[in-house]
Amino acid sequence: MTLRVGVIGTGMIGQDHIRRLTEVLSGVEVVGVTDIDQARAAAAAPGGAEVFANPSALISSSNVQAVVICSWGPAHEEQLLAAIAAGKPVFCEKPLVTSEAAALRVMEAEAAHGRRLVQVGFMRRFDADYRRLKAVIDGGRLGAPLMFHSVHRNASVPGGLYTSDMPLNDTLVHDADISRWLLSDEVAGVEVRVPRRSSRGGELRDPVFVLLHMASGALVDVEISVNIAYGYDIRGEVSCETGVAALPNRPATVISDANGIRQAIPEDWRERFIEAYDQEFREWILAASHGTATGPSTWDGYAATLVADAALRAAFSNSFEAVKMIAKPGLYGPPAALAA
Ligand code: NAD
Ligand code: ISE
Repeated sequence: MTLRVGVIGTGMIGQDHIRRLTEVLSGVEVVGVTDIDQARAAAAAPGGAEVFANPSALISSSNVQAVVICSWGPAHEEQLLAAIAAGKPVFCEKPLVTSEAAALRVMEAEAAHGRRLVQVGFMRRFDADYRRLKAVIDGGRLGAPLMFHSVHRNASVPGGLYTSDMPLNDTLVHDADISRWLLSDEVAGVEVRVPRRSSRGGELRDPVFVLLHMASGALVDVEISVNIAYGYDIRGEVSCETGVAALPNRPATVISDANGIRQAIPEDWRERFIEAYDQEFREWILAASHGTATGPSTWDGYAATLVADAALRAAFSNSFEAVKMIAKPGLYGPPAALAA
């Protein structure tokens, strides 16, 4: 069976996902696209796909069985709620939504539907290196995880579009999610420190240093730098009771020439996580073909949103800001501490 998909938002990641759904993966066909920039949607539409005038026309089309949301974060809530109301499985790029109230509304709608429909685009969970790192921690041979050092560096971000809140409510959400997932834990509170500003980002609050206090007592430090110039550099190291487990350097060809011996650094997220995005969609297609969703859930999107909100508060208060979650609805499985 071929899953017929409609894509909302045909910017950078929308185009990349259309490429993988069209040229890389099987069992799926992009039958429709839409974007507030209709010319961009038309240019991105694969042969035979319909260009819809707006998201609601795409979501309600009988030809669209499942929906992929790649619009900007603040637009996600309305599109998620429409997809859930239509009973269609939906892949939503991170951030799930941009406020706690919106996350609760989406969770309530999904719970009323009675089974999971939403997968959130936390692609790191599908990366082979992160999966091996988690297997080592879960295996328990190194003892309990005590500290996690997470480094998240972007070469640059789109000027004008990427604002000072975004290191905390757009970029940090990946580190928040991967910390919860790797450590099978929840974030209980957040501190933020803002060091000397990089001159490369103008007025942007960049870099930022974030400390996540996990419910178990483990600590996670996160460096977010979004104008680091040299490439897209993601690092992670977990210090446990009797050993340390870290992500490896990405395999890359070793070049030797007059400038020395070196390995290339990925340019951006598209290159660094190319296989992870492919795998997240393989798993999404499988679940969506059965009318449901697996992987990162609305609950995970909610948790990351709360961390982002607390981080924004902490950047101003310069002190600890608590993260207070509602009780986990049964739809999303047991509480994190019991899940591992
Ligand atoms: P982008 O600006 O390149 O593209 C977004 C597109 O969505 C634009 O073409 C815009 O016109 C369209 N759009 C916005 N609001 C819309 C609406 N209401 N209806 C229809 N179209 C609308 O941005 P991008 O970099 O592609 O990011 C899109 C989303 O993907 C964001 O939520 C971002 O956080 C996420 N993202 C995730 C990753 C990842 O690593 N998982 C990487 C990049 C972006
Ligand atoms: C972007 O939206 C992503 O999700 C990338 O993975 C992240 O590294 C970048 O900082 C975000 O802006």
